[in-house]
Amino acid sequence: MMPLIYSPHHTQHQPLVEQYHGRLLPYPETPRRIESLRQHLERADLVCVSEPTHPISHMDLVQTHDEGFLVWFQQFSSQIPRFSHAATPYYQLADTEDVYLYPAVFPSRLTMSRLRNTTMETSGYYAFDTAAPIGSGTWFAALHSATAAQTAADRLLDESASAAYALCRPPGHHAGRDFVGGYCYLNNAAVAATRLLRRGEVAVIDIDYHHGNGTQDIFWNNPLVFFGSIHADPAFEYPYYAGYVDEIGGEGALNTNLNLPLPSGTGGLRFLEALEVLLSAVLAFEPATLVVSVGFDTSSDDPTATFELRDEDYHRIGVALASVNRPTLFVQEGGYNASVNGVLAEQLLRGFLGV
Ligand code: Q9C
Ligand code: ZN
Repeated sequence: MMPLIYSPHHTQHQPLVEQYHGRLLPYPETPRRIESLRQHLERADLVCVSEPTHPISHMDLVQTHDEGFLVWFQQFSSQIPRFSHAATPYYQLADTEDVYLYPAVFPSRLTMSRLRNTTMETSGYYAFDTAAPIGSGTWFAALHSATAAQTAADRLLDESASAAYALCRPPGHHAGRDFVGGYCYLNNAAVAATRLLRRGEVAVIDIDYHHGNGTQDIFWNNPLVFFGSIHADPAFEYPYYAGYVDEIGGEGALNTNLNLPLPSGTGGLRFLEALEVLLSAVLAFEPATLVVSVGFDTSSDDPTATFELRDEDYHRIGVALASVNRPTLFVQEGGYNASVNGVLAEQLLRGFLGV
């Protein structure tokens, strides 16, 4: 059985709404996405669930994130008033009346970096969009999400497992070295990859529907980490500003970044062709370990996205990932249909494990 690392503290982060062109929509990144997935994998007897006890240290986090950013995030979150934080058992997943703050001013980094501070008004300095609201429990939830990723990485490092699943929430791949956005705060996959560098070069592949702009940002100049992403073309889909084919890595790390944007309506066949291209690049890089940012928002059943992958495609993806034949860490990113996430994860793991 594969170790699955998970923290119940994710329920301390429950924004209710996302702002979209002046309308308030229900926040799709819900606790139930993760709870149903965990329950399903446990009942399928594919994973052995454990919860890390101690959060990862500041020393560990500053390997991946900017120190000023970390201080801002922790302080900003802790300054937000807590209204009714009743002792709700996490499995009840009750709505909260907590306050969530949304950035409203985005100071230009080129000309206004002097505005960088921890006030509400300029918090947009550390955000690239308004889709990462911060409440009093957000820092704690994100910290434990990153902890789950690092703990899962440690299972590979101590060789107690050759594959592990970090069931992270909130997700991380839109969070960069010094910015939040797209439901993401701390980059869990990047934290795991940074830890795995102890073993040698790392390949991070991102198969969430959206481009992993945060992970790309963090490893842009790092020749020891390959980042490859398959995603909806940013020419029509979020995050719009990154994920194009000509983004191949910074000076000193050229060709360690590979983007494979795909059109709206992409189905399993096309997706798996792109995955083969991505995996040949991974093999050429010869990493010691593999990190997979997994999103199930590529599913035809996802309410927020346009791809058309079916259950059996996730099985095929699992088979393809196993062929890389490296210690592999799955890190949970998106996937917004709570009633199918579990089935799709099961298919992925059955394909990967050959069971
Ligand atoms: N209605 C992840 O999958 N919202 N993040 C776009 C368009 C942001 C997705 C608004 C989507 C972020 C981890
Ligand atoms: Zn996504």
